[in-house]
Amino acid sequence: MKAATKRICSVLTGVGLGLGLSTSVWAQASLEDVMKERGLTQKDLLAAAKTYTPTGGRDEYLAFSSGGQSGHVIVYGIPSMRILKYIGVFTPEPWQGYGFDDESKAILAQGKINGKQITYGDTHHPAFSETEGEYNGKYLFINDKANPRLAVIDLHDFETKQIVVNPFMKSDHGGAFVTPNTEYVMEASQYAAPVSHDYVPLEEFNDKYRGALTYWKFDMKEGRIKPEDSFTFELPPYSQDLSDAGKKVSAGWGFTNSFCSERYVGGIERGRPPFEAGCSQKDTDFLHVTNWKKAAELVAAGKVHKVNGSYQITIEQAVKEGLLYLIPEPKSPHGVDVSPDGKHIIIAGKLDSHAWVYSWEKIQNAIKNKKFEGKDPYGIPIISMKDTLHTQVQVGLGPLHNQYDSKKCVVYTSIYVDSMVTKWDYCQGKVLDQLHIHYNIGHLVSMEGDSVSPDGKYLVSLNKLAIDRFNPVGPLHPQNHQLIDISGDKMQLLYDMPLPLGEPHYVVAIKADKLKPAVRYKSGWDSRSDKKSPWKTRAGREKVVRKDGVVHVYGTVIRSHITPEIIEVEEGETVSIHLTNLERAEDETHGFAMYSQNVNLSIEPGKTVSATFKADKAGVYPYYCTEFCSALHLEMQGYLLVKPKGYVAKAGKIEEGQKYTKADYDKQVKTNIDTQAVINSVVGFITSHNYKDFPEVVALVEDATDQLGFADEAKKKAEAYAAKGDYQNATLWAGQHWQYQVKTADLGLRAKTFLEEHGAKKVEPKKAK
Ligand code: K7E
Ligand code: CUA
Repeated sequence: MKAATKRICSVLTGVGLGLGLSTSVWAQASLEDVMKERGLTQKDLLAAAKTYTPTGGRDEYLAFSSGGQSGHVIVYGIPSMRILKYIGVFTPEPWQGYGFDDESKAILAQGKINGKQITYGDTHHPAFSETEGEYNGKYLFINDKANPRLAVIDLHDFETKQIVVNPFMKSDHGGAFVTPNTEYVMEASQYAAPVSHDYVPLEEFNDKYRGALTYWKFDMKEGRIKPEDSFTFELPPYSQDLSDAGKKVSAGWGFTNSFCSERYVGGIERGRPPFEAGCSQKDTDFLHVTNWKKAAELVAAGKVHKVNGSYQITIEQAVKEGLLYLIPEPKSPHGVDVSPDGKHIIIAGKLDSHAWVYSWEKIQNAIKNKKFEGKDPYGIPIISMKDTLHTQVQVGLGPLHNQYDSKKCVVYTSIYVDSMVTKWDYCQGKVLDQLHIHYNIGHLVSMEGDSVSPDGKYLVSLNKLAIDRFNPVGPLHPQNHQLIDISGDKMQLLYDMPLPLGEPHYVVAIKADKLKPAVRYKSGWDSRSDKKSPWKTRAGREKVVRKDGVVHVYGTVIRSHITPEIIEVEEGETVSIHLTNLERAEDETHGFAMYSQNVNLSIEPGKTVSATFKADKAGVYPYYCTEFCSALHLEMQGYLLVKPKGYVAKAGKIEEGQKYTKADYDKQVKTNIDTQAVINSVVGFITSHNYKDFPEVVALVEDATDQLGFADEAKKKAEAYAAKGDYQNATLWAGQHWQYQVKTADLGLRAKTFLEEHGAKKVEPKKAK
């Protein structure tokens, strides 16, 4: 018994030594010693105490950051600022197998434009799905500015499920913003372009180039955008910028900024002053006010025509039906942010030092009374600024974006040129506090700041550049996200986090306990379509099927082998490998990588994924598991053998490098008996406790039962060979029996530890299985 226990223990607890020493050295130094040595102040310590999260600790909020040009979404915790995940969205993400397995390749293919696969994204604005204006923790949306696309990420598994391409735009910026019940996701164009996909000379800019605002219909139940039920407002060729949806009293309406309402077209090489000169001449640009609720009714009533295969509400129709209005706004504005109660809309002009607060009530009155100051060149009624303005506050040079606090009337505005955050009261119109941040702040985010009930607490300042803040890493620096405590009257800077993945424009943060992510899939699950995979395979049912010119390999992975371990095909055949992870235990992911075929899969518990490729060159292609999943992980391997056309196998068999005798067999059998005793004692512990109250443990026990089942089969094979006197095979199968036992014991011990750590109670003794 002892020898076997030792072997298992060394297998199971071989890692994790060496921690004890460093902790004891650390413990000898006093707090004062450390402060002195590292040059820290009391203020630093206080800041550290507010962000430091001890091992095993969780964050109160999860932030979802745009990954900028990487096309990913970055997930990090607040207040710890620890990065938890990069979600592949518009671009491949190898660790998750995103863009490598057939299932996720199909998602990326949805994002093709004019038949071209786009392998980058310029992600800007993430947005959570909402119910009655509150984040509901179900979905996340994000836009790609360069290639007008919108993606849907399911927060049940943090995977991208859908990409839609805008049929009217050539760029977008004013997305993603959701309406209060996620009826629609807003996406507004940025650079005006012809509605058709044809060539249109710039001389026809005013007549043929257009902006657009799409309301994408979202089906919360299905978790997918419905392009066929979505509609788009045709807008003048003013460069539309950010958007926001009305809330509560202003629900049913949307707001979209613009710049360059001068409709200036540059052309330095034609001797014309550049865009920047011509786009900043007027004192004001236009806020677009759209009535999506009424527009949706028109669509439903069949009164809207389709252009480019999608509903388009023309400017003419929008004006006639009272769906579209313009209001002058400070020039070159950036953010447009509706207050939590929906009563105010704050807009800051980049080239102005004021933030402008508009009153929804006043806007509505003007619309009701048809009080307009005129029309724009496209016939859209203009409501005068003075009829709609509530107040105007000097907040600093280059104000950009706004985020609301939990405290009534309090808002935070990012001040780009002055590099600071201004906290001010938008009801009374006065500045409350200002905090200098490191440099060039872009967006800022408060906790649940876009919802109808912001939490306040923390603010993150998303600084465009890091300059001198971190250890230099070459000419391209990371971005700097600075955590700020906003719980008191004065803002306090707590922490700098470098973010090394693209320029993250915007972040949204949600209370962590609103998210209920899964730890496993239902067995045989296609996570991208959220359906049972047609390729799912159960243990013992692995097979190879040749159909319609494709070699389908139905395989499985489980600690620590891939079935099949040898795949034989002929040169020129198309191979489609479908792998199902049979595990249920948390975090028991296997990978699958193959030499030179660009095959790289991530197979989380329960998942089925496929890799299809042409075996166009005869040769030997090793494959293996890429996740360190178990002690025998390196042995989780196999070979794809691509035989030359017409190859005739020579006689002979695999000559093993090691010969085994009866003594070897007996020794292995003895080890197995001892190991079984260990397993029995662990099983005894588990079944004598209320383990069924712990779903995590139930999953482990189910996996352990599977492994033990395989162990029995291996044992029978070993005994059959031994009976025939074939000790070579008998010893190998007895060894495999032991491998299954080790995995059973591993799972059992994990379950036992979990029960001990979570205060499981002893129950009436039951018979051990
Ligand atoms: Cu960079 Cu919202 Cu695209 Cu401002 S955006 S900074
Ligand atoms: Cu499975 Cu390593």
